[in-house]
Amino acid sequence: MQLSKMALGMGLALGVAFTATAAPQVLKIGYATAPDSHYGVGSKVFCDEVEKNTQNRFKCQHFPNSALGGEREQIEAIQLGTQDLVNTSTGPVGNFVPEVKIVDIPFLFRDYDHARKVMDGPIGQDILTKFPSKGIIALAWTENGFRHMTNSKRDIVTPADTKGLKMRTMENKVHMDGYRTFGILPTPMAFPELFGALQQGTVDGQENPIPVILSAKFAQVQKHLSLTGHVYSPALLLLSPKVWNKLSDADKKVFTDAAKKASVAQRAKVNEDEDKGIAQLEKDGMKVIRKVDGDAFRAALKPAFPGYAKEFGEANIQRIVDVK
Ligand code: EAX
Repeated sequence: MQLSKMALGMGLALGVAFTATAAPQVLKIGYATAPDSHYGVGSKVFCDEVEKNTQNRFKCQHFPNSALGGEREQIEAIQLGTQDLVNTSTGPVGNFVPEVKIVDIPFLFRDYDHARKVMDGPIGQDILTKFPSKGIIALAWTENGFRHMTNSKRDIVTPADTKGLKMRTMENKVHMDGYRTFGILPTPMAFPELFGALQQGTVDGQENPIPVILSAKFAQVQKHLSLTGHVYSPALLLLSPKVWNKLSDADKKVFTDAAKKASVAQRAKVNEDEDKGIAQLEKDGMKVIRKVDGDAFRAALKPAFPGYAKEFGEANIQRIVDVK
């Protein structure tokens, strides 16, 4: 006992002597959905890569299903250094890093190819550089998916059908401003409260990508699903500077490379859920409206444009639209 304490002391004094056999540093990673969901799949790939390429000097402890709280709380914990990693939607992120908000504009992206190209290209990568000054390291864009509306009241085909529906939204002003033009009454709420709110009828509906609707089992509490695809929901793998600042340059590269691989895996899982998940939700009892009047939703959004143009700059929005 005494001897091992002495050895440990010597090891610490020598600095590197014990690194090969030292216990791995455990990184706490949190996300909103289950381990087998898109967030879980991406997070596992990240952690496996980091573990392997640091020769087990790091490993992860996963906190799925919002076990560490809502996304806003988890981002705050990243800043404080009480949590190491979060794989989060951009929902509350614009409240920390305002430059992110532009990618939350409804109907900004045409499809997955467009969205992924923007996130991986100069526009998306430039946004990632805005995080460190806010006490957050953004390792990569991951993905949540295009969001669709569910509710307990009626089929939504046109914006008129949303009129007066109380729908939970993320704590995201860009979304709320847009959704109001459709007719919705937006009710911001953290994700962990959502299932209960739907069950109790505190809200009539919500909107989320297919992977989330599946994983959170919203079919149990929502009858109608409309494939509105009204906004792309990017996600981010965020790391605490408390961890990042102590990494060697080589380890920094391991972390960023791992995050890129996580992104590929997470997007592949989103694709898979989009392909197979809608039929599953039908089996689970949801009535799926595939033919939504997208043009009418786009037209309804027009009154929100002046506000978006003022906040983000028309040219900056156009730069995103122009990515082919
Ligand atoms: O990130 O809050 C939300 O609706 C998010 O899409 C969900 O938690 C996954």
